[in-house]
Amino acid sequence: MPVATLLPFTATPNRKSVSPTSFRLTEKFILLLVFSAFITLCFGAIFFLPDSSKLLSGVFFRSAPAESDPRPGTDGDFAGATGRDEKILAKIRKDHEKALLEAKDTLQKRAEEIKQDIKSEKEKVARDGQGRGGGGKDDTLPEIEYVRPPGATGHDPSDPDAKEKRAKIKEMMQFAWDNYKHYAWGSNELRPVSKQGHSSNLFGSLKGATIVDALDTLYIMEMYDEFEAATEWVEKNLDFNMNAEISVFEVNIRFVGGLLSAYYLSGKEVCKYVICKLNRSWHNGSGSIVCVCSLYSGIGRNWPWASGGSSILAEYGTLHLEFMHLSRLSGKPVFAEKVMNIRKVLNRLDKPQGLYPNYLNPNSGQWGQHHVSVGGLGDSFYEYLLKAWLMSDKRDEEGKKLYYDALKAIETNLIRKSSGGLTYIAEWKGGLLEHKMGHLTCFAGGMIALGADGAPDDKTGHQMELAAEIARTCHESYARTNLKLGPEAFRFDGGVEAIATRQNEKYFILRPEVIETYMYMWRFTHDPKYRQWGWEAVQALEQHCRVEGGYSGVRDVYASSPNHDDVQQSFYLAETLKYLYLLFSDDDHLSFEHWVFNTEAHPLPVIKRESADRSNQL
Ligand code: DMJ
Repeated sequence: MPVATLLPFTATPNRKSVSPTSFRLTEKFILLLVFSAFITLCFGAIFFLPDSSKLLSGVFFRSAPAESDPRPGTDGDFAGATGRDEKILAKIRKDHEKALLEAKDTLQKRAEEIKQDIKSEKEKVARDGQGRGGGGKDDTLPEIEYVRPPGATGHDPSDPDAKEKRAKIKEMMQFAWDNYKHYAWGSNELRPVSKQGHSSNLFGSLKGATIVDALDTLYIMEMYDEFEAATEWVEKNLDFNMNAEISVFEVNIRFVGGLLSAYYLSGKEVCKYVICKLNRSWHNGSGSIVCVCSLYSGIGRNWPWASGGSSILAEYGTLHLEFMHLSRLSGKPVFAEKVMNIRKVLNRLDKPQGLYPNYLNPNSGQWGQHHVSVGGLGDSFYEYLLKAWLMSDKRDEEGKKLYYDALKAIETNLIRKSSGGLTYIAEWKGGLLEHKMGHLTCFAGGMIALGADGAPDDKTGHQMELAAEIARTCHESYARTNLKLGPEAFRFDGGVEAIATRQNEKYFILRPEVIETYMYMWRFTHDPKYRQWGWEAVQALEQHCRVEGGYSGVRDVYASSPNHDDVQQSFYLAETLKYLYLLFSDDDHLSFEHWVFNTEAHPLPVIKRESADRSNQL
């Protein structure tokens, strides 16, 4: 190319002498040439690029093996690959059209028909899921003759005052139940102010927590029509065949405990059957002690907030009672073995000052943070040691020893008396005491009273006194509020005693623990103050928690009037109302000789020595 031709593109002094018109024409022509050459190059390059549809098909469309060409030697063959891609695209198009048609069909269906379709689909999944925790043939249970343990049904109290009060408590149960049924039937819980269903993530996608939790209370209170309706719902709707994550602890204490109780009280086989279906997935699982479990695969994990993903003492330590009964009913020792293994792990560990920290790392097998509590995160572990011994008709000597040793360590390290003379159970954080007691911790009065009779070293009297002092402290925590209901936690520091000082500890969510302790104390002492204190609680519940659509918790027990939290917890029906009812019943109704209450107040029968020897079980 002559140099002159390039001149316009080089900044030379000569440039000014070139005519502007001829310059623009040449420039345009050359630009056009370069541009078209570039386009041709790009277009050609497309043919050298890898086949993008082949790359993406692995990411977005996982083609099923059936879709790939099985013939040898066709890989990399352009025509073959194109054909395969076309096939995939055709299938996607077909699936799309099918989905659109189905959606159109569904839209034209009535709600009832859609429900029926979902039901059939679930049944199909259940059939296909045989042996995977899904139910089916595998779930057949051994024939066990049902014998109703004594005291399942009560009678009118001989004392007319108790009779009248008990009738009032039954009316409260009727009101709570009717409202749940009316506004939230099938949901986990009721929102009594907004009058609708409510669910917390504790239950995963399981449904009907209130129904299952309330079954035995309905039976105990002789509300048989309601009990029938509830068991019918269980039979038709309670569904464990789902790929859902659940809290092992909550499902065990509420669903398994509730169904076991309903079975032992009524003899209804359906209750027994669904329990074993649920527990198949736990049985199939990894067996490590974790808090959250997938119902379908049995695969577990821990709560991410728990000291680096630790397992929680009260969660893995609150399976014993239910799992012993599961082994008994299913004829499979695996459930009992699992809970005994948990004991073995704990036995091997050193306990700081004889105490059990709330967190245990399941990978290292070592304690997590050294935080000890007889309230939240620790409570029912201690309760189940004692009750394991009692439920075994006092054969589980290991459970007994572990309980009394733990109680001794708790007394030495956590139990203190305030300057005003109130005995309380503090929390322990890395060796330092936090002078705070939770509402949950108030259950300990009842537990200590229940264990006092078997206390070693002549400690029975001492333990009964301790239980009575804790009951008094917990009563004070109610008495020192405006609404006469107890705060979630109360403190003994900064110049206060048995009073909540932090705003986030002032709520009351219909919890049972204080009333539970009154019930145990009444049974062991017949001191009328326990019935009186229970009746005070009834009046406060009626005045401040009863709303048009059921019973609600309150946000601040020190406020002059209640601000409702709009939740009727399932444990209100399972525990609070049941313990109140039993507080005003005669002692032979679910007597402690024949029954042990799980931590959700579901009564389980003591496995009597003779029956255990006869059936050679447990
Ligand atoms: C219940 O679910 C059980 O009592 C559990 O052990 C702890 N707390 C709630 C009620 O407060």
